[in-house]
Amino acid sequence: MATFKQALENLKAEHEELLSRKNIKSESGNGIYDRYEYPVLTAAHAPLHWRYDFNPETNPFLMERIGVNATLNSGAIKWNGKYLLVVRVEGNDRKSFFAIAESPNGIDNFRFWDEPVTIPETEDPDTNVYDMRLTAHEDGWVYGIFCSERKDPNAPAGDLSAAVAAAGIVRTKDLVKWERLPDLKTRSQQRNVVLHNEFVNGKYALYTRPQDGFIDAGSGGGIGWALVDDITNAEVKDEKIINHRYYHTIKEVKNGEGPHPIKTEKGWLHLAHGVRNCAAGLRYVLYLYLTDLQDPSKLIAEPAGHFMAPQDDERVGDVSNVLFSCGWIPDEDGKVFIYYASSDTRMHVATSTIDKLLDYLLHTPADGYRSATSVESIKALIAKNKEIGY
Ligand code: M1P
Repeated sequence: MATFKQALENLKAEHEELLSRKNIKSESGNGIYDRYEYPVLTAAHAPLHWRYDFNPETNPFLMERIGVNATLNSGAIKWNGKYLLVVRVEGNDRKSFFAIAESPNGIDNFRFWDEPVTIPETEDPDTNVYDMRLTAHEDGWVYGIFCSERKDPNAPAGDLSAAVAAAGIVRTKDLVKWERLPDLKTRSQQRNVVLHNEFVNGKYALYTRPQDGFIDAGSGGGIGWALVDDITNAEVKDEKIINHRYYHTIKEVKNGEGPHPIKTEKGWLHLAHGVRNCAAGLRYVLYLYLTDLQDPSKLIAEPAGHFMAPQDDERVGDVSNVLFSCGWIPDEDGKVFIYYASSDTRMHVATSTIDKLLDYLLHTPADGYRSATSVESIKALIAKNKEIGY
């Protein structure tokens, strides 16, 4: 019994040391954003009482009974002065669920709330739920739109992988009790659906990502836009592509909206992910684009290439070579906390400001889609520097 007690104390001390570790800004920034040394959440941050039976009678070896595999793709919101993530927690059983983790400063000391979030099921229960984007909508509700995955009922016998992706919708007033609304009705499968935070022409506005199959975007041309009359029975009737995929770019294979865009003086600031294929598999990076203040579906600026790509330890994990973001928090003073997951395994933060992000968006050359145009951009910069003696 004494050994059990000691082992439990050691476990708790180690866990507390991890949770209270101070995060440190990384030294080599690029002027656009700052990364931080440590992930803000890992599987090891999951509360011990979710994983261990603390009773020596029923768990004499102090074994972990329920394992957590990863913490990733989290929605984000500032709530009562705290920085909150609605984290996709993935268990060792491969099921994802949502849990809220809270930090006093947005960069460290993230702690999970006592229990995971209970998401009510529809009549056709989800097999897996993940990647929730949060939107505090001007209608007064906080919405969460997430991917609801179910086995494909039309899959040939023996195919146990074929699945169907749809957009699940929940809403809450307190982040504790969640009301489930009917899944979004669309013609195609959908993942990465995000609710815009303002009404547009009196309607709810959605960023969508039409896709031919569960994995393949196929004929889905990129990030879509749809206006919806009734969010309690949401149906996409017309969908137009507002951010296209292109050959030989970072978003050749797929792209998807990250969190809902931030409203700025110069337009709506969007964070998205782009995917290309290579011999090492799919490579997911983050990119930014800007749309018109009056018409959030109208593209006005998009720098060439990625804004953030996996680097160092971020490159390796359950699904390597992936950065993915579902959440950011703009603070009152213009600072922006960008929350991103690396390689489907852990959560990180990077910080920037609205001013810096707009400067990046408006002054980074756009993609010319050819090697020759990239060389022209570099030569234009060299000439500019020479003019002032460099
Ligand atoms: O594994 C990388 C990502 O793959 C999917 O994203 P998308 O539909 O854009 O390809 C999602 O499963 C996402 O959760 C995951 O991080």
